[in-house]
Amino acid sequence: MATSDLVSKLEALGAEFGAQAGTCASEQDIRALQARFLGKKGSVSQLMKQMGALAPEERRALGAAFNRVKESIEGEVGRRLGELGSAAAAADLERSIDVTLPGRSVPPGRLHLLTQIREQAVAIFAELGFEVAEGPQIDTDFHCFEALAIPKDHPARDMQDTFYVSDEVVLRPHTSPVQIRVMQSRQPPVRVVAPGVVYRRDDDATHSPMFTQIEGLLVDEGVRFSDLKGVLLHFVHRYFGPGLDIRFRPSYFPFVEPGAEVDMQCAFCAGPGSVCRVCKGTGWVEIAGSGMVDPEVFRQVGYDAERYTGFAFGMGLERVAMLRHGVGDIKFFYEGDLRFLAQF
Ligand code: 2NL
Repeated sequence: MATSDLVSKLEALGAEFGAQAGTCASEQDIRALQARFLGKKGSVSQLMKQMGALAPEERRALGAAFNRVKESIEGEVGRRLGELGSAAAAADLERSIDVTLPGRSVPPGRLHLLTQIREQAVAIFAELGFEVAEGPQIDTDFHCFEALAIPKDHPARDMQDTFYVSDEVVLRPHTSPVQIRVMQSRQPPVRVVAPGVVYRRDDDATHSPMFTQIEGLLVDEGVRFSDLKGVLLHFVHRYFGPGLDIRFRPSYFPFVEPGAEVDMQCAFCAGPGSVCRVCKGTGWVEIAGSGMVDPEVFRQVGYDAERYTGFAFGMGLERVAMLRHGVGDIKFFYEGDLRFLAQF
């Protein structure tokens, strides 16, 4: 092919590149187009392979034409990239946000009602010098029953009431094993509350197989039943309101002697005889079990039962919360429904 034909072919390729570059919509497109012309197998490079057959004089002329076309293609690439960059920047400026729109607020969370109740109860007992003790939820038969003088054939050990993991291991049915460990680890005076989750095979509107308890234990020289009454009276006054009285009804728990159930005056009605959903017209509601620690328990933990006396009590925190807030079903505590939880 004549040199002049090669030069015009080169220039035609340069023009063709210019036309196609205008349609490229991204840097990627432009780079691909550039490779189709100037790459190793590109159309311009293919054409230049014919240079070898030319005389030196003609080679020079073609070389000069190649440089011109190459430069024009590279210039075109740079120009188009610039265009695309400005278009992107302009589109960016076009987008507008309304900085005056109100933000989307994230509602603050809160402690679960049972956690609030538990912390309040702990704080009230702390006013009387009680410290908090905790322990495992899966515990031994010894810590849950044996050390509490609950005999092997006692109904509380029944498979009906307790979740057995194995013959010797149970889900704790009360937090008493926590106090047992405290007593095993140190001598009196002892003044602890043990709040925590406990498990019993019970399931209805007021019972759940998992619930929360707080037990209290005070052991020292000369501790009397009247001390128990004073502590529980303080709790009721601080938690439900001053002026509410409590009363004890004799009852049996294997680990106390004497034992008593604790009632408080109903905070929601005018007293006995009135129509009241909470106390069913009796004027009293049960809030706890209690008693003087059985000397047999002291012997189990290595305390001198001649020297020391003590009292203990146990309260269901769900029950206390249900009384205070008029909650009708224990299930509400565990469903995680914000319509319930957000009220407290
Ligand atoms: C109830 C009854 C009670 C205790 C718990 C206790 C613990 C030790 C020794 C003696 Cl280590 N007693 N705890 C005593 C009486 C009653 O709870 O109905 N709770 C919901």
